[in-house]
This record gives sequence, C-alpha cells and structure tokens, in this order.
Amino acid sequence: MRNKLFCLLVLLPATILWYSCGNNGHQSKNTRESGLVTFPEKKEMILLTDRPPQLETPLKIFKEDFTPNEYFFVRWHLSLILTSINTDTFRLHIDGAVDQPLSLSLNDLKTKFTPDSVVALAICAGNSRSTFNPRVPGSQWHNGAMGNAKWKGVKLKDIMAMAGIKKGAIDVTFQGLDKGALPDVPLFIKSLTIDHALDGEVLVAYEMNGQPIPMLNGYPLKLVVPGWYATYWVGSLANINVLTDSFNGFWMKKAYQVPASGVDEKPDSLAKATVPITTINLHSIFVEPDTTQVVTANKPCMVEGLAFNDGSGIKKVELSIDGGSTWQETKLNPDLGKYSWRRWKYEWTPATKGLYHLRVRATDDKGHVQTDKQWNRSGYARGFIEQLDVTVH
Ligand SMILES: Nc1nc2c(c(=O)[nH]1)N[C@H]1C(S)=C(S)[C@@H](COP(=O)(O)O)O[C@H]1N2
Ligand SMILES: [Mo]
Repeated sequence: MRNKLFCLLVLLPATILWYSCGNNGHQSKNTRESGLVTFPEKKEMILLTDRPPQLETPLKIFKEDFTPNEYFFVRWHLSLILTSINTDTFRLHIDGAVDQPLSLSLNDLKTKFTPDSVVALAICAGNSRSTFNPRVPGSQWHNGAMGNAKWKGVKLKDIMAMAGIKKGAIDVTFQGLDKGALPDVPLFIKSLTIDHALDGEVLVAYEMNGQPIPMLNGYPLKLVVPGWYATYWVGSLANINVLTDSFNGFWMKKAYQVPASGVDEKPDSLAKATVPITTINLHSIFVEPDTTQVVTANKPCMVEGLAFNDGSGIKKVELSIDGGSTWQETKLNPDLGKYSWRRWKYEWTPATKGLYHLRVRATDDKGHVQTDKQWNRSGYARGFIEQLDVTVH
C-alpha cells in the first residue's frame, strides 16, 4: 500500500508544478488557500514547495484539539526523502559512546519497552515567517506549519538505558534516512545534550494520533522533543549516536540559529553572537473569524484561536477589540497536557458597524506576557501580539 502510494509521489511534482507558480507567500490568505494540493496520505494542503515537500495546514483545521494526520504540516529540507521502506529489515541504530550498540527493529521497539505517550505541539521554528516585517527569506509559512498530536512510542531514556551510556557523553545526534540531491548537501543531523536526551520526556515515536506516522511526516519513527521547536523532531529516524564531544554539524551550528540574547534583534544591528534555537516561544493566534467570514453588528461572533509555549503552562489568554487599549479574558478549553496547544474562545457581539482591530495575548504560568514587537533575520520563534482586522457589517 505504502509503496504504491509513493510511486505517485514521483509523478506528482510535474502535475502540481503549476500550482507553485506565484505561490510565493505574498498573497492574501484566500489566494494561498485556493491553490491546495494533495500528496499521498494527505488531504488538501497549502503547497510551499514540492521538492522537498513543504505543505502547510489550512487554518480551518485548527478548530480541533488534535490535528488529523492527513492535515498535519510537512517540512523536509533535503530532496531525497523516504518514499517507501521495508519494515522487516528497518533498524534503528544506537552507536557511539555506549556499552552495547543496538540495532532495534520496529517490533523490538513495540515489544521490548514500556510504551509512553504525550500530547505535544509540533511547530516549525519558521512558522508564521511570512508575517514578519520587514520580511525575511525562508519558507513563507503563514500560521499552519504546526500541529497538535498525541505521540506514542518509547522513551529515549529507556533506549539509552538499554545501550548503556559511557562516561564522558556530551551530545546525542539524531539522523533520518533523507538525503540531499547533491553529495555536498549536509545530512539532516540534529543533536540534544545528553541530559536532555535522558530527561524522560523525549520520545522515539512510532504512532501519531493512534495511527502509524504518515510517510511524509517521518514514518516509521520520529523523535518527539516536547516543548522544543520541530527542527529537533527528526523524522525517518534511523541513527542515534552518543558523542563525547559537542556536535558541530551544519543543522546545529549554521542553520536554526537565533541571537544569543533571545529571539529578537534589529534589521540594522544584527546580533553578533548566535546560538541554536531551543524551546517554543509563547504565542497566541486567531483561527476564527477568518477573512472569508462576514461579521454582523449586534450578532454574536465566536472569536477563537490557539495559545502555546514550551510547556510552562498557559495561565490566561486575553482579547482586545480596540487595538490593545482594553483587554478581556477569554475562555480556555480544557488543558490537554502541558506540551499541548490550548484553545481559547470568546463570544463577541460587536455593537456597531466598522473596522475593529482585534488583538490576542497569552500569559504563561510564570507570568510572562507576549511582547508587542519582535523580529529576527530568520523569522523564527514568532511570539508577539497578533492583530486581526475585522470589518463589521
Ligand atoms: N529527517 C528529517 N527530519 C526532520 C526534518 C528534515 O528535513 N529531515 N525537518 C525538521 C523540521 S525543520 C520540521 S519543522 C519538522 C517537520 O515535521 P513534519 O514534516 O512531520 O511536520 O521535521 C523536522 N525533522
Ligand atoms: Mo522547521
């Protein structure tokens, strides 16, 4: 079944190429969402690029607690991604500074370890990049390079315990089976510190929302790093390596860097020192009303959206209908776990016709509130207060 589906993938780029013409992110949301495409195991998604596939989830899908697998965003960096795999011969290799290198089959992972699961938001560091001002290069995502799912698999800590970590271990690297089209393209290898790898929260997942992980999302195994940007969530994971040095690969030391002082810098004074991006920045977005919806005076309109962060809890989400002069608290949906997004709602009945500037801001459990303005050259970790302009008829 998977093999057949993925023969299609080879043919697809030619047929969908024309969709990508002009899909450069400069259009309004409606235009973007009219150029929807389908890929194997996926429903209608917004196409950013086809080789490698970068597919964005349409905003309307975010009215659910969990993002269905067939709508879950897709982001690969390297062109040669896995399109089929022999699950009988596939092995996850654990090597390096370990007492006992391991070679685990999918069956080993499912039978030799206690399963664990977590509800966690996967969000690309570059989510919402297209809305940075001044604009920045990179994949021009709107808000749909994220999704909330229940991940099931094995604790990385348990796999590490089976291998036995040698003294002096510093970093652990994770590599998938994807490759660049040219030999000098650096392989997609990410690393975590040994302490992080052993924290008991990082999972090697084989299931997403109760199903096998779709091929395009990294079947058969995906590293799940709760609270951290999805750049660490290595898909088609096949090699784990324990190092006694710190890892210096391209995808840690060159790509996915943010200013050492945080995620903020100025276009005319770029930060000199940068560090790898880490945890998910506090942010909240609007999902409804969307730009196609007609809002009428004296009629209730449901304003709703999402708030999320690194797992430090969402204390409250406030909405302003007057551009930030006054704020009211919204109603939060039940908490699905600290690494989940949190849905919020507010029933708004505009009294008069006219243009309203809606704003949303979240406060975390430690009392941090979203900031007013934020920018960095890579368009990462967007976290500032969003505004939605609504014309009431
Ligand atoms: N093997 C591999 N894993 C990867 C990537 C990749 O290019 N190759 N991209 C990362 C990035 S930047 C993101 S945002 C997420 C996207 O996961 P998804 O495609 O399942 O949504 O995968 C991460 N894991
Ligand atoms: Mo990403």
